Amino acid sequence: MGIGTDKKGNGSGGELPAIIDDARLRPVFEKVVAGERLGYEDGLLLYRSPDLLTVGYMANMVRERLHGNITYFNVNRHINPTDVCVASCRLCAFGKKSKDPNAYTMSLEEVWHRAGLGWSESITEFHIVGGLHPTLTLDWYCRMVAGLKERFPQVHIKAFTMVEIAYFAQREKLSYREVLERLVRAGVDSMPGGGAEVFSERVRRIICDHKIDGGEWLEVAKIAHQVGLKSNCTMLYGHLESEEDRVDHLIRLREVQDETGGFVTFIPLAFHPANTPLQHIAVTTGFDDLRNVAVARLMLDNIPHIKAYWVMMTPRVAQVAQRFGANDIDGTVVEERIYHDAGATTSQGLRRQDLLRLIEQAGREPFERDTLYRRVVRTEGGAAPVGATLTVLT
Ligand code: V47
Repeated sequence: MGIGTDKKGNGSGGELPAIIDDARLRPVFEKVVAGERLGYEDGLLLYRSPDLLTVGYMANMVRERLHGNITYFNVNRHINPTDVCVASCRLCAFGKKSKDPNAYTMSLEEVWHRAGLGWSESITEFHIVGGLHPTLTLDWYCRMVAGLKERFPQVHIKAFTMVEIAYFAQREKLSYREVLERLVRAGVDSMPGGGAEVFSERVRRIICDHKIDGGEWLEVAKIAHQVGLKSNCTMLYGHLESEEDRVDHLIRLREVQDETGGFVTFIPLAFHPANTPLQHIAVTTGFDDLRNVAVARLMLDNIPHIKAYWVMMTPRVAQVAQRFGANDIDGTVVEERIYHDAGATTSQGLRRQDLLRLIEQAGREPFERDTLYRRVVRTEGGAAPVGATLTVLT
């Protein structure tokens, strides 16, 4: 029985909405009402049906069963210590070669300094990812993390994608497990979901042929979960992938989740083509963005949270997505580089009050969470340094 099952029998009823346009969705609707797992063919139909409202209605049913009226957000800061990257993925506008005059690599002191910059709200999470740097050692990254923990002991460190872990392992001739254990000892608390792209080998060969393959990404995730780290997971869509590739990707994530239970949140990521070698590809539409949120909610019956990442889909669409299956909108972010290098026109960060407004105007109840979805309570209005005002209710 998946997490989509309505054990109490409350939440949405089993009536097919009168507005349903695509009668082929009826069997899927019946499975969703019964809390049954959807299969590959169901996934394809959800991607192909023009009846987005019915797909969204079903996803919203599941979302409300799981989370009621709550939309989660957090107060976080992204840190990208370097954009120097040995890989040359066609999907990416962020990575640069070390001799590129625009490339940057922060010193440890700069990372620690930046972490505290613009500190107007009590941040509860650092989200840290970077390029695959040719010379920075695992020891350097461990010192970076330990230094952040020392300076900001209450801040959760969500750091390094599965791709970075595999790269460290290869460079240092260590196993994935050894790398992960060293990073945990240094202070890493959980991992973000990036680098998964789409698992199809055909597509990976074109968009990210320098990266580990999908099987390796999933293998690192499994080991991370075994050593006690929770992680997120993602899918990059809107480039060269087919609907079959998307459904296969979601099912492979679901299978790992059946085994480990370690994925907390799924984030569908729309491809931004600007400034990449794939810039001839058209940007995704709002229709496709909402559909990806909804299909993920319906297929990933064992992953608790679906995030509509406002940086990627714009605050406007991320807000509407709160009625199409998403129950999270991400956070304040403060300084985003990966999507902005690829032409994102959204702002670099949002204030806590902006997030509250977006959520409330979608008719949802804002819930400030920490990275692991525990409630964060602010006792003095929230504008103070970490340590002074935050309580995380366990
Ligand atoms: O792994 C890179 C993607 C990811 C482009 O775990 C691009 O909470 C679109 O993973 N167009 C990084 N996408 C972002 C990410 C993430 C974001 C927010 C929250 C979390 C989380 C994770 O962005 C990369 C890649 O899949 N990406 N370049 C591009 N041109």
